[in-house]
Amino acid sequence: MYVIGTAGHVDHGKTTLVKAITGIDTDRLSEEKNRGLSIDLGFAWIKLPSGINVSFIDVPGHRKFIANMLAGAGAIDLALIVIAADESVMPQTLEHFQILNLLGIKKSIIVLTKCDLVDKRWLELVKLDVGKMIEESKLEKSKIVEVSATNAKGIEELIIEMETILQSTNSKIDIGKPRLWVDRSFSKSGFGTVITGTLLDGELTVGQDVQLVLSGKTSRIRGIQVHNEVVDSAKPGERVAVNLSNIDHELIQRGDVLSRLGLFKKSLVVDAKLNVLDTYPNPVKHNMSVNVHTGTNECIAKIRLIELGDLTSGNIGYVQLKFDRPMVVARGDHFVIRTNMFTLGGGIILDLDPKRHKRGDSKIIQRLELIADGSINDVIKVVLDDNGPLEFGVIENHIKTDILDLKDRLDVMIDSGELISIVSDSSIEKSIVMTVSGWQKYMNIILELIDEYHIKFPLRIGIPRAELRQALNLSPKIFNLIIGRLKRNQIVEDTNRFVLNFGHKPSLTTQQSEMIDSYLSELKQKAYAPSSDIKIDDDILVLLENRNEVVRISDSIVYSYEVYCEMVQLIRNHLKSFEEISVGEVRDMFNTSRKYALALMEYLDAQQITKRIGDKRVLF
Ligand SMILES: Nc1nc2c(ncn2[C@@H]2O[C@H](COP(=O)(O)OP(=O)(O)OP(=O)(O)O)[C@@H](O)[C@H]2O)c(=O)[nH]1
Ligand SMILES: [Mg+2]
Repeated sequence: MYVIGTAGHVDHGKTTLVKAITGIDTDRLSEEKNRGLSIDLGFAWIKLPSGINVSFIDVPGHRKFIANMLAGAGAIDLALIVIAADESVMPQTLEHFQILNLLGIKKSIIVLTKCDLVDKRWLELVKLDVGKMIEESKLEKSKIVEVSATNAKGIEELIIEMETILQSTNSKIDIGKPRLWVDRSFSKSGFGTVITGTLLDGELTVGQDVQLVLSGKTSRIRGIQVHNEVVDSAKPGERVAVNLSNIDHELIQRGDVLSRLGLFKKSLVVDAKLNVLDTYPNPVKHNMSVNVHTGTNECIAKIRLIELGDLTSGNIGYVQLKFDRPMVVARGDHFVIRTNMFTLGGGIILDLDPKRHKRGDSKIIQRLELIADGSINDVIKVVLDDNGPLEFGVIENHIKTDILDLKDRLDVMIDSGELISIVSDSSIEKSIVMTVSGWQKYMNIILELIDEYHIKFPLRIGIPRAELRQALNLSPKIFNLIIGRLKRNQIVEDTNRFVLNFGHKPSLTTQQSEMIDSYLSELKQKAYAPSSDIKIDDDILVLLENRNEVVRISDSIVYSYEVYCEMVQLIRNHLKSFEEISVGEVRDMFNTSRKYALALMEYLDAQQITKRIGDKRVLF
């Protein structure tokens, strides 16, 4: 299915033309009928003789309703640029034409209507005007078709031309990420809430759980209609009416986006490429306030220039748009900017929720150029460089392509060494992927942190894992995978608690070694009740703990590891025979004081060797 949209100056015959083609009057509102003027979007459909199904979106031409025109023009495949032969090219003819250009709509037919009202010579003059208008546009060379809706002259030729163009037009792509730009929301008796819109990028199915991203409401699809026919699912490019359960239609506004749960989020800032029309007379100033239209939505935004200087008429520049309220947009979406009732320009959204940039930073500009003009692979690398290591599912959310294509790309990029997977022996969906430079960056930071730690604490085994992970601000999963890879490559060693340079050994001076020997032998003298006066430097004590030579059971009591193990064994044996033990029994067992027995039992509780029940301990 394809969507054809009208465009053109007020009263030039758009609605009459759509009716002549489809038999449907798209002026639904009584105000439209009374005033003989379209105000809001109108919808019609027809099956063309060749079998192609076509939806029509009829837009109002009056300059006051241009926001409605913009809401309708976003997702069309072919535009009918309607020009009344008796009036020729008028201001909104030009403005709509520019808007179609800015929205990236490339295919159009120029329809000269009301040809019954003019003679041949006049018609030739009008065609000259039209030729001038087309000359500088980016639209594919459009054919001019002459019609008269009142006597149906030319309608057949127009339909043939529409079919010719649509037959060579690609259908909208399915990348498995459905989103429906809502253009209407109403209540239908016997059904409840119904929303309509043009479906993009994926399918919607009856029974599916969905979300209205802007309002944040969730719902389930009760039914779908396409061109008044009930269907089980709708495909990208179709005009769809979706019946939603358990949601009030008044909570849903034009501009909202219906999608699968969790697929899209709202953005307040985007980076974008902005094309300023040469008809816009003033330079675009930093922090200028404008209206942004994208999808079926619009908002007020501030333009923050990223490059230095003003952005002048007819030029293209990189900007940040700071919305005054959240918007639902995707990388690659087109937008149009208007200000004071004039179209200023438009462009493409490049990045969602970026940081605020320093103006004139060439690195930022290069990065945006890469997103704007680079391949999907370039964008994958930018996303990974920005976000660090990412799981497949997260990359998928950032990249505008389908799963299979993304899988192929990642596989090839990993095989060629452009990207690194930090999960060994795993399918790409379970993989966590980084760029080579990202990997280098993490590796350097990690090694630097470990080196610093080794220098600062020469007696310690290595940096505590938790401390290192916190410094890197990584999730446990990704941290473990990165450390795992460094370990496999014999760059670091990883005990359960510490990470250290491969082969690193705490360096002890001879004097320190001697201190340790005498400390350990002193500890063993009164094995079960070592005096708390026996002291050693705290770092050395930690080293001895890590080497399993001592166990510190409280701030002041340290046992030699062998003695500790022996005590634990004896307590375990006792518990196996008698099931429980009291602090007094422990004291007697080792012929110590209550202070030692209590500290030991509290330590064993903490180690989950024993468990306290009342005054007794049992095995954990
Ligand atoms: N003679 C003649 N009149 C026409 C033709 N097409 C439209 N009209 C008349 O022109 C007037 C405006 O037509 P509409 O179809 O409402 O124009 P529109 O472009 O939809 O106007 P807006 O939606 O308000 O921008 C109506 O009175 C039509 O009857 C035509 O081919 N010949
Ligand atoms: Mg109309």
